[in-house]
Amino acid sequence: MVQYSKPRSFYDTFERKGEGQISTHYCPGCGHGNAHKLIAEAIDTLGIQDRVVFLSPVGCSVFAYYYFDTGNIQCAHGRAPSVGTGVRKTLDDAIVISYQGDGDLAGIGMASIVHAANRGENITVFFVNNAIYGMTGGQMAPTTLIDQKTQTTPLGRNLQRDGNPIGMCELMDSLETPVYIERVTFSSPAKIMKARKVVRKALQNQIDKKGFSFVEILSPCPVNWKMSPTDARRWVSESLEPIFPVKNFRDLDDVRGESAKLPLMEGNRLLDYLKPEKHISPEAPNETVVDQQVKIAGFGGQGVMSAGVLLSNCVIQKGLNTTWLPSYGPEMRGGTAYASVKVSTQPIGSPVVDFPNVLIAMNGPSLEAFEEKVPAGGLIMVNTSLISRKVQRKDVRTYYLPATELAKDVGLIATANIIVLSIYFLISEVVDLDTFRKVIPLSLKKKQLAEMNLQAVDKAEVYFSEHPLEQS
Ligand SMILES: Cc1ncc(C[n+]2csc(CCOP(=O)(O)OP(=O)(O)O)c2C)c(N)n1
Ligand code: SF4
Repeated sequence: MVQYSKPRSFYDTFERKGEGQISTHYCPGCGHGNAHKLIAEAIDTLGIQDRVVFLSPVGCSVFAYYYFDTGNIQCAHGRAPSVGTGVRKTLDDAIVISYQGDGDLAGIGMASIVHAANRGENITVFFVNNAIYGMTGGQMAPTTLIDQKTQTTPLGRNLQRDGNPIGMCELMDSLETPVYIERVTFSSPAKIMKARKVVRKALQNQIDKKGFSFVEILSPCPVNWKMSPTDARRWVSESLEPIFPVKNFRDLDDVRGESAKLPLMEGNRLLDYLKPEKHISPEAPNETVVDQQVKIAGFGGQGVMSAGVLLSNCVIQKGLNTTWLPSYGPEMRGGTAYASVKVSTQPIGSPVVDFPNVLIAMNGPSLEAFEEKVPAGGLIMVNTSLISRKVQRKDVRTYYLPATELAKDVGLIATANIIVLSIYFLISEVVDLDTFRKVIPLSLKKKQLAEMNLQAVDKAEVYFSEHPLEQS
């Protein structure tokens, strides 16, 4: 008896699409539905549902995360291979599926895919080539055929004006590192069944840590081709397949690229340097959840970025999780500069700090920009050397200090960042000053500079003992 059932890797109902929905948003006859099914079946067969991180692109499959009951990330247009690289580097056990259309992968994301392939990232890419920009209404894509009529080529793609369609498998095949490259077609049910094996193989390669696998799927888009689903399948066979030959380009047994290198993170000097055991024995993370979202804001040259890095380096020593995200204004000199730092006992999903529970305002524009963003109960530290006004909010804690003046007393105005950071540590108790004192010489290689920064810590400690938080 043949029993047809939905792959377990799909949700039972697609609640993100609407309550109780069981059908996808794809048009009748669209190849995306077939591609999804083959991938979901392979995930089931290989038993990797809990490990999969599915990268949805921009394009008609932008909502793939509605359907796949796996880890999901919706990526910026064309950037799935870069996102996948990030996932690969951080989650050793993840199975990364980059699912992309031809506009996404071969148009806006061309650089991202070529470099990921060239590095030989151990990820699997499914490239759905329907020779058109589907989602936006049928414009010419890099894979549009010569003479093919689209919204932007109403008289057909012109060789002289638009160049040739790009064969992505051929391009991938010019690189050393990919281990597996195959083009399949959805022109008939029998060919779809053939593709099933290829999809599984491309995922198996990743499980085996072989390296970069690339599967191109020639796929119908009846709506934008203005054809019936049956005619669209025929057009895949009669028009696409002669230009994009369906074949295996490469199937290597040896391990290549990123997978062939040392184990995860080994050999990366920066990451190695940041490992706590290199410097000081890490302490067990606090049992209570620490959740600090810090915005250090000022103008370029005030050391807000290095204050952010120092903060992150200090909390790493404490065995906590942290992210540091710099943000610069467009000006070459003297523009705004903001460092966003997150500190948590929990894994951190995003480095973006929209609502800082700690704002360190080093100059007036920073206070203007962020005062309203601090949640009630948060802390605002104000550098009174450069900010004359008071904080307007009544529902936050405030601490006023003349950071720039104190830094001048130390003899180096650039240590104002160290002074505010020291006092932030004293208030928050996230890091003790002894840890800070140990981290400073590790971060500042110039001995004299490190010494002045250490003096700034002493200066801040004395200042805080004379001006505790309550008195401000
Ligand atoms: C940065 C950016 N540029 C352009 C767009 C508009 N856009 C959305 S989908 C799309 C084309 C997607 O085509 P393709 O990758 O071939 O996928 P399909 O829809 O055919 O599956 C474009 C250009 C966008 N969303 N973001
Ligand atoms: S427009 Fe084309 S690619 Fe998009 S869902 Fe419809 S048939 Fe599929």
